Amino acid sequence: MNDEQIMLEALKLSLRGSGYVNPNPRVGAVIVSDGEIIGRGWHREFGAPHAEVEAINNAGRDSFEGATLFTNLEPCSFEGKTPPCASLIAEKKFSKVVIGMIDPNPEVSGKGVEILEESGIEVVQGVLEDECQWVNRFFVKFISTGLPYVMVKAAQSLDGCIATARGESKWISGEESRNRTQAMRAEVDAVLVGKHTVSIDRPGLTVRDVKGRSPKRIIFDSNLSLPLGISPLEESDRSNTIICCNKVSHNSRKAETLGVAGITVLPVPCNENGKIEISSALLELSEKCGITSIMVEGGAEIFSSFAEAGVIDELHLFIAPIVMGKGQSTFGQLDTGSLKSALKYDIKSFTRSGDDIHLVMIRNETGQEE
Ligand code: AOF
Ligand code: ZN
Repeated sequence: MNDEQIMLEALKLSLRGSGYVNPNPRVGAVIVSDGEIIGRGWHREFGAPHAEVEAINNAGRDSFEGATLFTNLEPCSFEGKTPPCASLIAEKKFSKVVIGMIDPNPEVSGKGVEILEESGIEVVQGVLEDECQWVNRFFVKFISTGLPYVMVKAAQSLDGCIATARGESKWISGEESRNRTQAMRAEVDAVLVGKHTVSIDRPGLTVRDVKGRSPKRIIFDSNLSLPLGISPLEESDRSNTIICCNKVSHNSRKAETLGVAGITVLPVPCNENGKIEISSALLELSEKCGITSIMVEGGAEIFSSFAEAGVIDELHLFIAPIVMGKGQSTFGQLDTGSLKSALKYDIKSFTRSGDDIHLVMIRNETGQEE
């Protein structure tokens, strides 16, 4: 096995922590000695031992002279919830460490490599760097900006509609696409919808048919107009739900009732039209609720305001091979004015998803007009 193949194994292990480690990164570690894998580990959940410690324990030996440790993220250099991994690796006398990417956490950021090299350990960096950056894109964004990573997911027709003119939308995409959506929900801290989507679609916003845990649910309802009994505000999982509203509504009796029912009611800044200010709300969600990644699931008004605010990092379109003609356009309420100001994305991948196409795009930073 070459370095890339072993790093891929570490990356696969890291994914087992999906949904459980946030706001920490997803980290996997593999120990190789005499061409054999002798230990595997991954960061299982927030506060739990780091991947390197798990792999060392899994190998079940005391000295690692001649052995190489592979990990997708630079070993940490500071005493956090757990002691520094770099010092432990040095103590265990590893000969070599292969790293996918430097830890962007300013507390680490190169200091882990320094500890290793000062202890005489050979360090190789940047193996499968792009793949490693991708696996930890939520963590990278959050630790370097304090803002959550924002994904938008929409199921639309060939001609870019998420619902018919009368509001019919169940179902545009097929079963495979809906399962993929659930798998994506299992990876993010929260899914987010607007109040119209809640009152029209009554979405469950949970993970049911695939493995993984359900994320928190964020609802943008600036003046708290949704009735308490409506799904997904009903009995189950109320503690998993956050409603963002304006400051006046936050001081209302209704907010109090929602709070007593276990729902988090978060006051967020609104603009002169009474609409939630997206960037400020994202900051509040990160600072007050610890949200580091969000998948926005609709509807058109929410998609448009997120696009308008320029905060969409990643766009997932499930495109069904149907034409609607008159319908509700995915970003129908966005007016960019000119082609030059259109939002621009780079295609990351496109795959067949049952009868649909799953198109994944990331924000094109250079093409974006300020
Ligand atoms: C590693 N291996 O498996 C992880 C690392 O609060 P703590 O102690 O868990 O530290 C969290 C920080 O440690 C996190 O922000 C990131 O910089 C690093 N995560 N490092 O060597 C791991 N999960
Ligand atoms: Zn560590």
